[in-house]
Amino acid sequence: MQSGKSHISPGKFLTIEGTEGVGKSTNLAFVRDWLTARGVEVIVTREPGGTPMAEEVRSLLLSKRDEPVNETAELLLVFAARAQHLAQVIKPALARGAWVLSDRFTDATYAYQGGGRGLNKAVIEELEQLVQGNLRPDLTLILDIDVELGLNRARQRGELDRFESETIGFFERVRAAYRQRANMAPERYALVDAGKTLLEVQADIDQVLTALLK
Ligand code: Z5A
Repeated sequence: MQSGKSHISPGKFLTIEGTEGVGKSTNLAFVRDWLTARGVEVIVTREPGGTPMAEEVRSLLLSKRDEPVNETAELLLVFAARAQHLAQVIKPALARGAWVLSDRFTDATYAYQGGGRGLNKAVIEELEQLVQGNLRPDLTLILDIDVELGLNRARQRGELDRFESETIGFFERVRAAYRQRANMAPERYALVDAGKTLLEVQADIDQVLTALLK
């Protein structure tokens, strides 16, 4: 977790999403630097994770294991980590006026557990309400890329975790779920074409952030 300087406006909650190798980590740093340069105090965090306990849950979720992982168990672990993350990091930061920038949040649950695993959306909505109440991100950047192109980028980094080892079909469903969410609420989402060069992607993100600060 890293922190910038004094804040210039009430705290906002920003999240970055996308399928594997789409460039979330790379562009998260760009967004953090962009905001910090404009005097915004920004807390950078991630899901699953963001607190010591939630990071332990992340390890449970990502590690490959011999026993099959029950989909409902996976869903509940994701939300357990989120409850802790919200209580320890996100809510306190927003309450004191800082901005929070999270690498993934609940849209990932709709995309991976809902789209990818095929779990019932109504169940995810219930858990979202239970864990978050009315708290939702102010803006979600969805980085969108051809699944195979993203996987090729991700695979160059070495050993694959439990999610990265999924099939192309799984990631196609994840991508479709993200795109559907972006289309359903264009005021909350910015769908960014992440198949372009990094400079082009960041020029698009710059435009989105400029509009947000206005
Ligand atoms: N998960 C879930 O199932 N349910 C949930 O509710 C939540 C999560 C919250 C961990 O996520 C897993 O948790 C995730 C879903 C699940 N599945 N997986 N795997 P994660 O975010 O930690 O893992 P990840 O998706 O693999 O993210 P990543 O490893 O950090 O990748 P990335 O951030 O998208 O990519 P990157 O490291 O920034 O970039 C990849 C490479 O591409 C790198 O070499 C860059 O230099 C390069 N790159 C980036 N942009 C470009 C452009 N534009 N051109 C060329 N090259 C580029």
